[in-house]
Amino acid sequence: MTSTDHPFAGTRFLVSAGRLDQAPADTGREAAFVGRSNAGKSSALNRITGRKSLARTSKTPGRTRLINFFAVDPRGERRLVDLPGYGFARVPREVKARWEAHLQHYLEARRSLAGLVLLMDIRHPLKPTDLALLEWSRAAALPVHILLTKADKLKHGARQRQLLTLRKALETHGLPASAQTFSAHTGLGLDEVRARIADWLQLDGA
Ligand SMILES: Nc1nc2c(ncn2[C@@H]2O[C@H](COP(=O)(O)OP(=O)(O)O)[C@@H](O)[C@H]2O)c(=O)[nH]1
Ligand SMILES: [Mg+2]
Repeated sequence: MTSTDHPFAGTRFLVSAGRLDQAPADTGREAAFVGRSNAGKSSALNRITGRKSLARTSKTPGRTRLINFFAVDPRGERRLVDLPGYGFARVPREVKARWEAHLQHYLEARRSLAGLVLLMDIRHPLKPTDLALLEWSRAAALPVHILLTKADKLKHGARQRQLLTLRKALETHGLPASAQTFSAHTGLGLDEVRARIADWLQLDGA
């Protein structure tokens, strides 16, 4: 297997949208990455596509303010979407409210949205905003796949405990999301998340 032997190798940037009317046509299928600022969304997108600086990563939380669209296939009918991070406290309340309205509008209106990849730092899983998003997704019958990110920060045993605890909590809350551990740095869990997204996007050869 070569490093480009996966269905995301040709992914390219399409457009950054500050408003939904700047988004690509709402046809085909797309998978969106969502989570708190600094959870590792951009790093995950870069790792999954194998393109190191496809989505800008930043050490400054909250830098991704726009909805960024990436085309997986040449026609742009299969897309990955980097959503604005939520729960970042260091911006004015009004600015934060505007981002959240933008995010909510996307989630509610976007018909091509086939699934959400919800990223949570493995050391800080299931914050109230994550739970709210999971409950909203269940109501909307939208599939969610959770990545417990930065899994390289924990040893194997602690990692598995966090995953089991999360799965139990999901069950307790009656939330149907699937979950796995992931590291953008080591590639842990890469095949699993690629397969899930390829399934949502109906990509061949995944
Ligand atoms: N150790 C470790 N750090 C990570 C990993 N993924 C992201 N980070 C770091 O977490 C910070 C935020 O990552 P970024 O991808 O920009 O998060 P975003 O705000 O959700 O897009 C950066 O400093 C990354 O280097 C990972 O798998 N392991
Ligand atoms: Mg980002």
